[in-house]
Amino acid sequence: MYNEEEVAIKLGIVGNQAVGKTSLILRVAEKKFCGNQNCGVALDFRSIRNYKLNGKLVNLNIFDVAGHARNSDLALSFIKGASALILAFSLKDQEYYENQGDQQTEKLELQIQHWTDKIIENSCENIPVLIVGCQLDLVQDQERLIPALDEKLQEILKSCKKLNIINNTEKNMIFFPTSALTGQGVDKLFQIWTLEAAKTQQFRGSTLKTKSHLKKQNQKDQCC
Ligand SMILES: Nc1nc2c(ncn2[C@@H]2O[C@H](COP(=O)(O)OP(=O)(O)O)[C@@H](O)[C@H]2O)c(=O)[nH]1
Ligand SMILES: [Mg+2]
Repeated sequence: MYNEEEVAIKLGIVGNQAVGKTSLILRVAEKKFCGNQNCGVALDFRSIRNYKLNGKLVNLNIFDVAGHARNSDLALSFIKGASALILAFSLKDQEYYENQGDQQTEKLELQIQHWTDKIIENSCENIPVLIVGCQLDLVQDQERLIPALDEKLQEILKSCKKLNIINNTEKNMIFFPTSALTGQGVDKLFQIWTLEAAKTQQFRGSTLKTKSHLKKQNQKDQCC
């Protein structure tokens, strides 16, 4: 049991505005879909207490970098200390772009390229990154879109050797499709995300940092 010294796991999520990042976090924090979330702040912080990971209770500290803060150094600097990151994009948007003709690859490529560059600039080397497709329930033709996107993402990320991308091994894909509305794919994603983060923290510090320890650090958690 972790009653005496609670474990705090530090996570970060990035991606364009309105792709569904905050809704994904709130699905787990509030155990429901929370509707319209666009609040306009550059960085949102959420703490999820008593999250069950491998039979143990841990606390999740999640930095949610708003899409419009895509170039805000202040917001991006907060991902520096994260132990595992999610790069989120909208599956609904990808289906829309695809229906517009051949611009889909470019749109996806530009988004992924922007955020992978930011991650490389602002995070620790070798940080685990999970690529997450949100708003799955809004996709009309999932059977066609999901494998097509997987193939495109494999191609886009092939050249990005600096990133430690965590594959969706259960589905044999490079990304994790999710819906904050139905909850599909969300619990599994959080388990893998937090497990990867816990592994990183163990690797960095030999032991996971406790919350009391973190407080003493005077909020200056530089990792590199
Ligand atoms: N149907 C559906 N709508 C979603 C889902 N996730 C987010 N949304 C909606 O998409 C919009 C943007 O979501 P939000 O979480 O604020 O995106 P963020 O800017 O990336 O944090 C909001 O209106 C949400 O209600 C989802 O999985 N399904
Ligand atoms: Mg948000």
